Amino acid sequence: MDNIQIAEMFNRMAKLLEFKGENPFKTRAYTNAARSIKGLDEELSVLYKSGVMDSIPGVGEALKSKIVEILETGSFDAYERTIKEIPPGIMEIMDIPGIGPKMTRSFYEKLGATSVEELSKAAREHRIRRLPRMGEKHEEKILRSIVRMQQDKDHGRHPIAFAGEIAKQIRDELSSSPHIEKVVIAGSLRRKKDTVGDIDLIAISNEPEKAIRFFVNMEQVEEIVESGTSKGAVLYPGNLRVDLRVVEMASFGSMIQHFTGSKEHNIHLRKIALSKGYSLNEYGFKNEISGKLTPCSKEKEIYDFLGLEYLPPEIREDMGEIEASLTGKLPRLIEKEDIKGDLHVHSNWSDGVNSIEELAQAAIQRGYEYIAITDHSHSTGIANGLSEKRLLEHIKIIDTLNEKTDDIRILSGTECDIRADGKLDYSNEILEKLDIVIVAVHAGLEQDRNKITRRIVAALENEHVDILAHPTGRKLGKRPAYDIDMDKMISVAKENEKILEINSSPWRLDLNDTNARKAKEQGVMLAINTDTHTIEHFDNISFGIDVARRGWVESDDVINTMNLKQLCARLGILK
Ligand code: DGT
Ligand code: CA
Ligand code: CA
Repeated sequence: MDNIQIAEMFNRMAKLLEFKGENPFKTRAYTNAARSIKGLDEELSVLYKSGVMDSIPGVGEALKSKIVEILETGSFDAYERTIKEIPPGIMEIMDIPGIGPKMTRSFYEKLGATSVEELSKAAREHRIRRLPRMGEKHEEKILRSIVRMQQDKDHGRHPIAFAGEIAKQIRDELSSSPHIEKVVIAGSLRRKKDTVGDIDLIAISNEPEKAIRFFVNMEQVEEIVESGTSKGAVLYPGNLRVDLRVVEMASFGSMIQHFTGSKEHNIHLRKIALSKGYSLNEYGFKNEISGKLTPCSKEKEIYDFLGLEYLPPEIREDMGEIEASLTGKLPRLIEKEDIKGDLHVHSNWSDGVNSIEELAQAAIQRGYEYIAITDHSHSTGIANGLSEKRLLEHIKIIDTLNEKTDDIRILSGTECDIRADGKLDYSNEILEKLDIVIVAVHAGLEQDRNKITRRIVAALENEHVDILAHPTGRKLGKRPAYDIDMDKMISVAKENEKILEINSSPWRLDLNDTNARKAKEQGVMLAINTDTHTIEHFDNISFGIDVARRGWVESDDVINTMNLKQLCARLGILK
């Protein structure tokens, strides 16, 4: 923890206290301390380690002991207790620019808003303007801040496909150093988050300084941020930061566990460790009484020691995984090998590169039992969409191909546009002739929430529709999700037994992890598709699998883990 993070923690504590309506002196003690910590020249962690953390201006004894707690455990008890008393979404409301703790409290008391989503709903329903000292202008301003905040969240983060590729290159380069035995990827990249703030790597070496020197001198390094005795940090092109920690084999497990995170997950683990009389850090377990440090060479030892089942990195977010592990309720996360086919594939009949035969051949090589060819419908201006006449020819050709081979079943399908006016691009008579119908929004993205949700709901209510593709339309780094009512969409999908897609294109990853988990929890079936436009895209399936795993998705939740027979039964395909 550096000074900025400690100060930030105190500021958050102050906000929580103010929200609770506590004594203003108490609140101010935290904000004053935060300010003076930010102004320090030296890192508190360094002062503390060398035993010279005596007097910090503006920080009394009580707060000093909290700093020690933070340095040792990553958090402090009073904070953890306070945050437990408050609904989890409240902190996020207070983080919206222009909304302080007092206003948050009033939204909570008068509108029942316990999350940004609920607050944004209240604004859209014009319930904020009716509050005392509010008005139309305030309400609009709040809505704008919420939208901007959501866009900022992704700002400066790097899509996993991009960062992952570079991380692997760096790993290989580092591995070529004679001073480095092995390099592994940690951080959010190992947890397979859709975007990452930076790349975190761990190197095993007995000569840490030489390893760091090798690292900061790599050819593509644009700037050296830090070059120490056991850690280094550099900037790569594209303002991509790379952090490296060097450890010896004996404490590798402890380091990778710590550096994989998430921070929230680690804080929770430390609490369990403390309850057993140990403090836990990146070097091992320390017995609180004897002071003896036990390093772990394998990550699993840490979970064993804490009485937990091993937790896959993808779900280490303190979102219930630790509780599930303690009660034996961990999901058996889906794996790439469970996938038996791809249900969203474009051929050169619309905007794809390959012929249907080439696609089928590539799918056979992957061991798939089926693929659905789902070219675009005609109103999609960009994509050489198929007229009804061409679609009928397309179906015929697929029939002929199926007669020629037993190695794979090609399903005839479409990615049919949900037009801006809410109608589908093909008539029901045409849709009926297809094995599988995917619908998607490509136009009218800027429509308001009600309108766009209504369009999608209508499509999901059509009896011929099977799957909704890339349900929120987001494109990483390009455009945010369109404004839709996700809960409504999920419940309509559930009622009508429709399938929601996890689109594996690394620029979409849509549904994302959170929404995939929501859909799964509501009992909605998912499809993990690649939206292939050229055969190399079939490989993107692993990105979709990562999202699904982060969303606690199991094999049974996903339609394309079914074998051909089960799939045909589920989709009502007779032949
Ligand atoms: P990112 O880079 O924003 O996508 O997310 P992470 O999770 O990779 O975060 P990062 O790079 O700041 O730190 C890597 C891991 O190191 C993090 O997941 C957990 C651990 N870590 C870093 N800072 C702290 C901290 O202040 N407290 C605790 N408990 N763990 C930390
Ligand atoms: Ca990171
Ligand atoms: Ca980092």
